[in-house]
Amino acid sequence: MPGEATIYALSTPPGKSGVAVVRLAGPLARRAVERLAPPLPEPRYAGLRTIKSPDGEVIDRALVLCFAGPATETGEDMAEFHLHGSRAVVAGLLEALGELEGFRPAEPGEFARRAFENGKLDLTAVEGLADLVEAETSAQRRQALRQLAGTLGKRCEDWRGRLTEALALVEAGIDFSDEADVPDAVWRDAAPRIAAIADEMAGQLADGYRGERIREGATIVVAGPPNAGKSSLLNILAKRDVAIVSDIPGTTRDSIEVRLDLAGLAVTAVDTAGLREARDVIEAEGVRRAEARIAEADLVLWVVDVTASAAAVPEGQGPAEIWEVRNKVDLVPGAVAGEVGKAGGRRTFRISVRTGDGLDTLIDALTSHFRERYEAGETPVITRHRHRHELVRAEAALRRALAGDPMAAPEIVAEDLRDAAGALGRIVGRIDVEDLLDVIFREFCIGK
Ligand SMILES: Nc1nc2c(ncn2[C@@H]2O[C@H](COP(=O)(O)OP(=O)(O)OP(=O)(O)O)[C@@H](O)[C@H]2O)c(=O)[nH]1
Ligand SMILES: [Mg+2]
Repeated sequence: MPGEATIYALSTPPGKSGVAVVRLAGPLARRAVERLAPPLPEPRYAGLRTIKSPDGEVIDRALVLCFAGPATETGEDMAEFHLHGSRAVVAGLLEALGELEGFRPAEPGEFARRAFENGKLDLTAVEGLADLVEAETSAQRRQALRQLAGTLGKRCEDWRGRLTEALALVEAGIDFSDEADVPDAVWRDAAPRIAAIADEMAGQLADGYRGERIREGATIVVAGPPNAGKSSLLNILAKRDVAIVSDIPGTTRDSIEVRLDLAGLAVTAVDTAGLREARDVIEAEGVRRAEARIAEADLVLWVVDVTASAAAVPEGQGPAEIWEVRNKVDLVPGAVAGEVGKAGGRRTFRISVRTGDGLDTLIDALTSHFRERYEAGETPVITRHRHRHELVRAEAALRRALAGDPMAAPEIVAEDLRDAAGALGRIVGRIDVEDLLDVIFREFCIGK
C-alpha cells in the first residue's frame, strides 16, 4: 500500500556525475537522516553532514535536506541527500537505506504516484510532469509546464462544477415534476448553461490536434526515387551523419529515423529506401516500409535528381502534404536554387545538398510551416488522445441532453449530464482510472 513504506531512489541518472541526488518519501524519511547523517537539519535548510552506514562506515560528506509533510511533493515527509556523484558513494547510501527497517526502493514513478494519491497533483498534472521530464524542445517544455500547472485540469474542474449545478437544477425539476411550471422554468435556466459548456468544449476540441502534435512531434518523411540525395538531405537536417550516402542506387534499405528540433518544435525526420521496382526481397521490404511511412507522414519531402528524367510526384499517397525537392542543381549550369513554385499546397524547391544552395530556404519553409500549424491560434489544452476521447464523449453527452426532452424524460437528461461529468472526472483522474494509473506511472523513470 502506498504511504506505508518509506521509499528511496536515486533521482539523478545512474553513473558518474558531479552531484547525485537520492530522495526519500514516507513516514520514516527524517528518521533515516537522523540515523545516517545526524543531526537532523531544520526543514528546508541544507545541512552539511557526514553520512555513515548503520555500522559506522563513512559513505560521504554531503548536503542533506528534510521536508515536513504535508507541504511536500508527495504530501509525506521527504528527505534528500545531495551526494558526490560516484557509483560507490551512491551504492553505499542505497545499501545503508536498504538495511533500515521500513524502507524499500521506489518503483518507477512512485513519487509522482504518491503525489497523485495524496491529492497533490491531478492526473493531468501528473501527465504534464511526465511530459516535462521527456521534453526535448522548448514548445514541449512550455506545454508540459502549462499542463503541470493545471491548465487542462482546472478547465475540466470548472466544467464539472458548472455541470453539477446544471444537474442539480434538472434534478430539482424531477422532484417538482407534479407542478407544471417548475420543470419548464428550471430547464429554461439549465439549458443555456449546458449549451455554454458544450460550446466551450467544442472550442477546445477544434484545436487541429496541435497539443498532441507538439507533444508527439510531427513527422517529415524524405522519399523519392533511388540516388536522388534523400540520405544526404537527412544528414543535413540532422546535422550529423546518420544515413549512409553512396552513388549506388538502392543504398538505403531500411527507414532511418532522427529527432530534430526545428526552431523549438519536435519533428521526426525519416529517410526511406528509394522507390523503384525492387531488385530483391530486402529492397522490396524497404520499399514497403517507405510506402508505409509516407502514408503516416505529416509532410513528405519528395526528393528527385534535377538531371534525371522526372519521377512523377506520387498522387494521393495518404493524407500527407507533399513538397517536391529537386536536388543536385549544382549539376545544371546556371540553375538557380530556392523555392521555385507553389501551387495549391504543393511547393517546389531547388537545392543542392552538395553546395548547400537553397537549403536555408527549404529549412526556413519547414520551420514556418510547422510553426503555423502547431503554434497558431489559441494555446491548446488537450495534449493526449485520452483527453480528446473523454472530451468528445462529454460534449456528445451534453448535446444529447440538450436535444432530449426534459419534460417527458428528465431522468434521461440527468443521466446524460452525469455521463459528461464522468468523462471529465476521468480526465483529471477522480474516477475509474485504476487501469490507467499503471500505464501512466510506468512512463516515469525511477526516482520521479
Ligand atoms: N552533385 C551532387 N550530388 C549529390 C547531391 N546530393 C547528393 N549527391 C550524391 O548523390 C548520390 C546519392 O546520394 P544519397 O543521399 O545516397 O541518395 P539517396 O536518395 O539516399 O539514395 P538511395 O538510398 O539509394 O535511395 C551520392 O553520391 C551523393 O554524394 C547534390 O546536391 N549534388
Ligand atoms: Mg539513401
